[in-house]
Amino acid sequence: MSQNYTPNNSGGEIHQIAGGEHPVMTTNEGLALSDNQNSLKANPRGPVLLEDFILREKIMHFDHERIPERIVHARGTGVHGYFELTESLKQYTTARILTELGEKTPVFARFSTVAGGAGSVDTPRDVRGFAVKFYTQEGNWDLVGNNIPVFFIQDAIKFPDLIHAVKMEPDRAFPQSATAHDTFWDYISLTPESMHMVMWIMSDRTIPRSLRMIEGFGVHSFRLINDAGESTFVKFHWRPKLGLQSNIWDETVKIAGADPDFHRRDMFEAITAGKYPEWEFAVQLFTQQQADSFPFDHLDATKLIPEELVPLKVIGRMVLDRWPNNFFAETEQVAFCPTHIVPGIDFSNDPLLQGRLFSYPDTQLSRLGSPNFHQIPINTAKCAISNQQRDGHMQMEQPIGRVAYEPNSLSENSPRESPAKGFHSFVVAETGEKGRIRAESFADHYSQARQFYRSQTAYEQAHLASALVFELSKVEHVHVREAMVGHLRHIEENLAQRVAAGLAIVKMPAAPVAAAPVQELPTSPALQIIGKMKDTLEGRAIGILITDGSNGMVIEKIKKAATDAGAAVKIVAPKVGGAKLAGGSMLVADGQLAGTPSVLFDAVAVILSDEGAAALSMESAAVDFVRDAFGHLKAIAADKGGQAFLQFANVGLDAGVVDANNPNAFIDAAKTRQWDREKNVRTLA
Ligand code: HDE
Repeated sequence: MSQNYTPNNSGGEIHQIAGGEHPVMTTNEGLALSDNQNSLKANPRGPVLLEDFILREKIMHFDHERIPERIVHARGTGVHGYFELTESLKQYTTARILTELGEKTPVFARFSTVAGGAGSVDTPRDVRGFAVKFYTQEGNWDLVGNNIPVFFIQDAIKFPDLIHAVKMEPDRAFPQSATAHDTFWDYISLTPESMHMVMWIMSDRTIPRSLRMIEGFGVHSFRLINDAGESTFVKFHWRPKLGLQSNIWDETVKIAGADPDFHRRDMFEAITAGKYPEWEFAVQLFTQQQADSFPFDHLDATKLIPEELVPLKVIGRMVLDRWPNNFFAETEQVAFCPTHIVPGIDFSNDPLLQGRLFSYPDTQLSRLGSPNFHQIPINTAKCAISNQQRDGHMQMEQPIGRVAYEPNSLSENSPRESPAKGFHSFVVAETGEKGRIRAESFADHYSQARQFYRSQTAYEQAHLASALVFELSKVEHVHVREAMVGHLRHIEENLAQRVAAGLAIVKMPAAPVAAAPVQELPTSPALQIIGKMKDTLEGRAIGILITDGSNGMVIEKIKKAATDAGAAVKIVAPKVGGAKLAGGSMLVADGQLAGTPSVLFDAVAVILSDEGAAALSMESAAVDFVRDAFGHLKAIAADKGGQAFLQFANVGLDAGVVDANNPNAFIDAAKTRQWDREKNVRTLA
């Protein structure tokens, strides 16, 4: 062997890469490397030497590549963009970002699921985090919200229990990223205040079609403070330009297998195609006097203020237009904290918010490992930062001079506080008795849950009831299922009956004692998803299934009509290299049939020759393609061969199944789900 040995032998690997001069690879100390393939050995087949500092540096760095993932919201997708104010709130606040029209403020937004780990799938049934960092001229403002306007609990002290209950069960370490298990529902069934949130998480809000199609909410009440020192309460809202849209439960389950990165990929593809997602920014403004008249306490995060009670005022827009350069450096290391606030905005006494003010900076210490996490570029404010804080792990700054304290008389240039420009907390007199007390005004746990359920369309109510049946079917402990049905009886007897029937509970469980009488609140259509959908193909995707012998003209017509309507179009064929069309030309496919099921599209077209239809009848992936499209209430366009295939696959005919030679009819049908079809394809609770 030894006679074959040559120093720098690459073990037969070829490392010549086309292109010009490459920069020389170095260690982290700048030492140029001569060999990045072989460790230093005592002889060619001998032991590796401890002396090999190059190997040790490389492996040591690799060993420490990971940082602790977020304890919640670990799975996330981040994007850069900007915020633009369209209506000034000068009358209410001194915050520049809410008063200066026409200024573009850079933002970084991170969307996340809550329960799963960083590598979990994008599409479980879960709340979505909607966190936005505004790099304002007065410092960073983080609006760390969710896609649901209320929360499970009223007091921060309950949060660790809630999260322990929802995360994978500690003895068996499953399920990953799912509420459908015993510990979650056990906890919920013992926490009546979570019932309003339960309605939201069992609705299709938790299975969104795209991150570009979710709303965002600051959840808590905040305060705006104007230059006279007056306070107005405010709730913050994001409304997606593409409208709201969700998946069907069966569809989302299948998407998880077909594309675990479904939402991240969708966002990436939209940004790289220049189709920048956009949200309206809106506020609900209200006074203390108005708040006193609400039939609930606005400091209770399990309550929302219906838009019908306090209308939304649109004051700006956010456009996301730049994908990060590096996932770890930006999306993973970004540190959102509700404490990142600017002068003119202040907190309310919501006890959940108050607890969050401690939690976020604290968690960054263990996650990012240093009190200097604000120096990581994604976290650094884009205005001057100046204070007397010094040193600490991973300090990047080199402050100069003798003085590191304030007040001082030795340094003329050292920073001083500024009562004129600085942040002021709203001055408010606090009175009352100290204690571990829950306010009486927080006692009503069912009224808004009822309001939410009653505000939904019949389709949405059926999905919600079926979601409850599915989730509780995964709960092994019968008493937990029964306890949940008991709570539902306070919300809506009919809902309780439907869920009980779905679980085959024969004797209706008793409802628990309610801490406060359930109120009849007016319904609020703004709480629906269907009411907030837009009939559009913007941001949607169309899949065209073809095989050898398909008609190129029909394909082209469908493709053009769909593209003109704003959709992204993908060709799906049994082989990714493409299919030989009727005229003999090859059409390259965007996806191979077996790996590109119809769950990845909002509507599909099936363009087949008679022979092609016959050939595909041997492909279960093709049969699933059309059956799932039909079952998921999608429009289907089919030409003669396509129709023969639909018949073979036992796919029914209805208004949503149209002739592929009439692309306009297809486009119209594709803009919405075929809700009326649902009763024919699925038994819902
Ligand atoms: Fe969070 N939450 N949370 N949360 N939260 C975190 O902070 C916490 C709550 C939300 O993309 C953690 O940096 C407590 C409500 C989002 O990086 C942690 C309580 C709302 C994100 C934390 C809540 C949220 C987090 C984990 C109850 C909607 C992801 C890692 C008092 C208004 C931000 C981190 C991102 C993340 C604590 C409740 C939204 C542990 C104690 C209510 C969007 O600090």
